[in-house]
Amino acid sequence: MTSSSRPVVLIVARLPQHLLDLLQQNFTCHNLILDPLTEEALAAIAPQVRGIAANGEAKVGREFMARFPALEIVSVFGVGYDGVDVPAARERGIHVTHTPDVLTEDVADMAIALMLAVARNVVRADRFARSGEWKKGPFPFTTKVSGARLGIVGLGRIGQAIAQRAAAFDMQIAYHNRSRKDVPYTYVEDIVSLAREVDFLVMITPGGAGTRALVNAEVLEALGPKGFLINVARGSVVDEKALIAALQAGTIAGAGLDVFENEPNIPAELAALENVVLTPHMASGTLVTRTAMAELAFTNLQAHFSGKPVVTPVPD
Ligand code: NAP
Ligand code: 8YV
Repeated sequence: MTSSSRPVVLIVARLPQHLLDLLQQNFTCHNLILDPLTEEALAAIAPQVRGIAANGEAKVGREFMARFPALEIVSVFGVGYDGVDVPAARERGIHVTHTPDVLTEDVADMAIALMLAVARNVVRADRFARSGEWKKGPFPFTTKVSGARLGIVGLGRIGQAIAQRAAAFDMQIAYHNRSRKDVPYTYVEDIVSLAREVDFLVMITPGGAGTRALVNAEVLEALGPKGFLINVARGSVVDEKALIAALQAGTIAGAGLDVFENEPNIPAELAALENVVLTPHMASGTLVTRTAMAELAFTNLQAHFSGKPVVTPVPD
């Protein structure tokens, strides 16, 4: 393929170098993050743009897609695609693809890591050991995880992988989804009841309008002063103001959070709390997994532009 006949792909998110290399070797790319275009420059290339490369956090809305009359595919580097207006894409026959399965294990590992870190106070214990505070006396007691009651909201691919790991910790597992699954865990019809019955509530649903603020003040009240919230889903699934208030007041015991409402900004009141462990949206961030995600995100574009079916379209 000559460079002039290569498909034109617009990169709208911060993507790893491996994926950028694959895209640049195969397509004519315009990277709006590394090399922002003026409105005029973007309008000039808009008629040629056939593909968009995004990530799980990127916003690819109806109006944005409307600027590209020849757009055929949006490839998301990530399993969550709540930032893409899928109905708007479908209306125009634009494919939307994502990267399921390849990241499931890492995200489940990170949910367990956050649960252990916040319950066993690992981050504060590390500071305590390094600073020499230990010489003044022992570290305060922490909360036992093995055998505790776990509630999973969103028992999909990742939720089930979290449950498998939790089973090895002899945890009693319950879950809430919109639909019951054929699994050996207890189904709970609503999230408030689930929160009331567990010690750890793990959020792992998709983001978007259907799950916005699923965790609100009522859910936090139900989780109670001995309960911990873990969020590896999307910041939007938790009412962050209500969470901060609950953490400050001791309405819940603590939280382990990988995702936030307004990333990469974390409210100062949240960052100031001692009963939280905060990580920068890195649950899938191992080299092996990000490489596999990059290859799948690329393969979807390459398949489409070679006239083949995409490999991992988002579900209907
Ligand atoms: P999945 O297999 O589609 O599972 C999603 C589950 O959520 C399904 O079981 C679904 O069941 C449930 N669900 C959807 N809407 C719900 C609602 N309103 N209330 C309760 N449950 C609901 O997806 P996955 O591969 O496990 O990924 C899940 C999400 O994790 C992604 O969409 C993404 O947002 C997040 N994620 C985050 C990171 C990170 O870096 N922190 C990495 C990867 C993924 P029903 O349809 O029966 O309700
Ligand atoms: C990534 C994610 O961090 O898969 C998702 O939905 O949120 C994560 O795996 C993200 O897409 C890369 O920026």
